[in-house]
Amino acid sequence: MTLNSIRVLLQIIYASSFASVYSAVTAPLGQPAPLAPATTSYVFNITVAQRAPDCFAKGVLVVNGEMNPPVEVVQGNTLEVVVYNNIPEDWPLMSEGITIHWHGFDMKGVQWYDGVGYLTQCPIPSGANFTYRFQVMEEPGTYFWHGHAGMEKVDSLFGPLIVLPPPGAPAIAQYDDERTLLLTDNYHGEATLLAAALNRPFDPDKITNTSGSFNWVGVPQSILLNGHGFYGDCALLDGGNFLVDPKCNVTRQWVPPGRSSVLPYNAPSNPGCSRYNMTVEAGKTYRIRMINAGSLVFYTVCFAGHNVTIVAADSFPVTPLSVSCVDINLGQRYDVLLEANQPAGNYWINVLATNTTRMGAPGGYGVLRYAGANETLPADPIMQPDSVPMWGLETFEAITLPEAFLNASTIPQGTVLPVNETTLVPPNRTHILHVTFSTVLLPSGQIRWAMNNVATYGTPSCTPTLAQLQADPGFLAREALQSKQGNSTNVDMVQSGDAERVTMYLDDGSPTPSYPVAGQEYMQLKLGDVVEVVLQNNAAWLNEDADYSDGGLGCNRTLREEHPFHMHGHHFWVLGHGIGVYNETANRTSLNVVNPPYRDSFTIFKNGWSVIRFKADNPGVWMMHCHVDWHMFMGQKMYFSVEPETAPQPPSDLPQCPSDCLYNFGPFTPDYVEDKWGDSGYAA
Ligand SMILES: *[C@@H]1O[C@H](CO)[C@@H](O)[C@H](O)[C@H]1NC(C)=O
Ligand SMILES: *[C@@H]1O[C@H](CO)[C@@H](O)[C@H](O)[C@H]1NC(C)=O
Ligand SMILES: *[C@@H]1O[C@H](CO)[C@@H](O)[C@H](O)[C@H]1NC(C)=O
Ligand SMILES: *[C@@H]1O[C@H](CO)[C@@H](O)[C@H](O)[C@H]1NC(C)=O
Ligand SMILES: *[C@@H]1O[C@H](CO)[C@@H](O)[C@H](O)[C@H]1NC(C)=O
Ligand SMILES: *[C@@H]1O[C@H](CO)[C@@H](O)[C@H](O)[C@H]1NC(C)=O
Ligand SMILES: *[C@@H]1O[C@H](CO)[C@@H](O)[C@H](O)[C@H]1NC(C)=O
Ligand SMILES: *[C@@H]1O[C@H](CO)[C@@H](O)[C@H](O)[C@H]1NC(C)=O
Ligand SMILES: *[C@@H]1O[C@H](CO)[C@@H](O)[C@H](O)[C@H]1NC(C)=O
Ligand SMILES: *[C@@H]1O[C@H](CO)[C@@H](O)[C@H](O)[C@H]1NC(C)=O
Ligand SMILES: *[C@@H]1O[C@H](CO)[C@@H](O)[C@H](O)[C@H]1NC(C)=O
Ligand SMILES: *[C@@H]1O[C@H](CO)[C@@H](O)[C@H](O)[C@H]1NC(C)=O
Ligand SMILES: [Cu+2]
Repeated sequence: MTLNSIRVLLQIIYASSFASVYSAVTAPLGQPAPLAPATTSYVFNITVAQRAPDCFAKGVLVVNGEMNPPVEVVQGNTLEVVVYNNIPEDWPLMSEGITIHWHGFDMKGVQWYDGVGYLTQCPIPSGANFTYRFQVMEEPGTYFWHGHAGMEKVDSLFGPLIVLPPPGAPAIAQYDDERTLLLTDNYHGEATLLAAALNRPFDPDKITNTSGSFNWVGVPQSILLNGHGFYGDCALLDGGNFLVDPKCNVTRQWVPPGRSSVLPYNAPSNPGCSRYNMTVEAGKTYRIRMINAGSLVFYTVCFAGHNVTIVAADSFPVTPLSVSCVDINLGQRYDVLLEANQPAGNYWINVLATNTTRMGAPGGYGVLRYAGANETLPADPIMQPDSVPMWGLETFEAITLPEAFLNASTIPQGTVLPVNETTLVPPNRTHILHVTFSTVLLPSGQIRWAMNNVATYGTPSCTPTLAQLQADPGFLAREALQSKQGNSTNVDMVQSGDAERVTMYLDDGSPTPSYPVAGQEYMQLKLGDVVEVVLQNNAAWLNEDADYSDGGLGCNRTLREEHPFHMHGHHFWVLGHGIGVYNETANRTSLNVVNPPYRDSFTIFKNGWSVIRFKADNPGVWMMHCHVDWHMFMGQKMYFSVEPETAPQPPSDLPQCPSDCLYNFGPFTPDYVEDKWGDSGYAA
């Protein structure tokens, strides 16, 4: 069953008289759209179930018994999602509850429903319910919903989120039908237990998974296409060594009946896994809504024998761009057109990690099947992970806004513009913020990802930050350490927490920052400010006074990682990317300030920089963070505080906060984890 066909079955629609709206999604072009309903309602009964999406059984979070159900809503309608947390209390959730975030939604005027644990609400605890109810005033397009309190997204709490154009609105492109391609990283261990090991003191002498020290989660065990994957698809892969990864040890997992507990899972004698089949009819054009909902891997997606044309990046249209493969990072979406114009047959859908991103991650494979073709696997070989070059910078630069969005007289009706703007031409900046990434070792011995030397932990207090700052607008100015004022920047960066030794350096060419700290990192903004953010990705080294010259993860570490960044509450213009150290004088002229893409998720390349610009037009407190869930957990996040006192008052039914509020500075020692969740967290 395809995701498209299950979509209708999964919805529990209170407003049943409006149920016909869902047929609009797949209705052929040119047919009259049904009347828009006022409210689109869903019930999310979230429980734990045993599933084996890649033939390897594990506990996952399901919604009404299904993994990753889609949500669809017409622009202008009210979306109501009643969320019941029926996850048993002893299931490992370090956030003590769950939230649902609407990834890519700006949430203007409905800030309290952004679904960020401890920021806009406390998590919904086990046994409780909470209703997200807000009018959807977002650009029609492709989004996804996901858990955003602890690590529950990685335990499968996510699904597609589609905003349909209102009746009569022009289509983004001509196409006959559409498909959703939801891509995910599948880890065999429970995410909280994997993450707990990231919280332990780093000790290069004890870098084993039973020593009680930091342990990196590694690459996922499989890649899922619409919930289907194939653990140990090694007959197809040459030389993949992930099967010997101790994390793949099958003995502690339940093995589905009829399957062997020894590898490989894909042996002919060991059937059970099924690949996702995307069925198409020859001669038709399909809009494929690609979503990277994974937690680690930057995918390159190639449809064998077919080029595709990108028509939207995240949710906004782009100038059509034909490509042979699509590089889609975590949190990103691309809407592409695929013409079924090849001889009827079967073609691989290859989902790969490339050399420059995550070497060693398995590939994920599906089948593009023409109606009438034999139901066999494609005869051609699959593409191997690491075999495809990534897009060069010129391809990223070729992703631009269509001309029509640059002129007030041609801008398509219904385009969601920043407040007080009449086009999507980026307004001139009023502020610059420089953010430098590094891997740091805190005085506690914990290894963290820091931004400007601050590793932001998850829970400032047991009150949602938005409530705290709204009730006490002077809080940041009073409590937080003011950063150094960058001379060309006019920014005001503040932090609170363990701040004695914090110094912020926001201008170019600043000296190496002082000792890193765990704290909260904020930038305070006024409504209407236009902020250019320069994100500088250094080598992933530890602060230099940590001497691990024995070759461990010490100060000589030269590993460089790309980071997929996402921002809440705003779309932004991606003005440019580059390699090396950003130089305002030299690099500024290369920025695209004419027709840059308007997105909500972007990449900062290894040892490179990216420059984005956004207009602070949305009162609230908004997170900007790495969408590698593990990096976010390790501190790679910061907040923009935009006049929160002018945001609406909180709904009266926000969930109660848990009593301990440990989240990611909890004492996740082996004993603690064993005691709390009955699992040491090591064997996963
Ligand atoms: C949620 O699902 C569980 C398990 O199927 C069921 O026992 C429970 O009654 C459901 N709760 C709601 C509110 O639908
Ligand atoms: C949902 O939560 C409210 C309290 O917020 C409670 O009164 C109600 O009984 C709950 N509903 C169910 C079905 O558990
Ligand atoms: C799997 O783990 C068990 C227990 O931890 C161990 O005894 C066994 O040798 C491991 N098997 C493999 C193939 O690593
Ligand atoms: C894809 O097609 C093959 C061949 O018909 C079938 O065995 C497999 O179950 C299909 N996959 C899914 C997810 O239905
Ligand atoms: C895909 O695009 C490339 C470059 O434009 C072209 O050489 C190739 O023939 C195209 N392939 C198909 C199947 O259209
Ligand atoms: C399907 O398979 C049958 C039997 O192998 C073969 O005769 C036929 O030509 C195949 N059809 C297509 C369209 O490949
Ligand atoms: C990827 O790396 C492998 C091993 O280093 C190398 O053989 C291959 O040529 C590389 N591929 C590309 C596309 O750079
Ligand atoms: C933006 O800056 C440019 C160059 O400094 C200037 O020409 C232009 O008028 C400015 N635009 C606005 C809207 O202020
Ligand atoms: C900013 O500070 C640097 C170093 O102190 C100095 O060289 C530079 O001229 C200053 N720039 C401006 C615009 O004041
Ligand atoms: C929009 O314009 C109004 C009127 O000038 C102003 O009061 C408001 O602050 C502006 N809002 C933003 C976000 O620019
Ligand atoms: C690490 O760097 C230190 C200082 O630069 C140097 O003395 C040491 O030999 C290096 N260790 C390795 C393993 O490269
Ligand atoms: C920045 O670029 C300018 C112009 O190319 C150059 O003169 C300057 O030396 C560069 N600055 C640094 C720190 O590399
Ligand atoms: Cu990251």
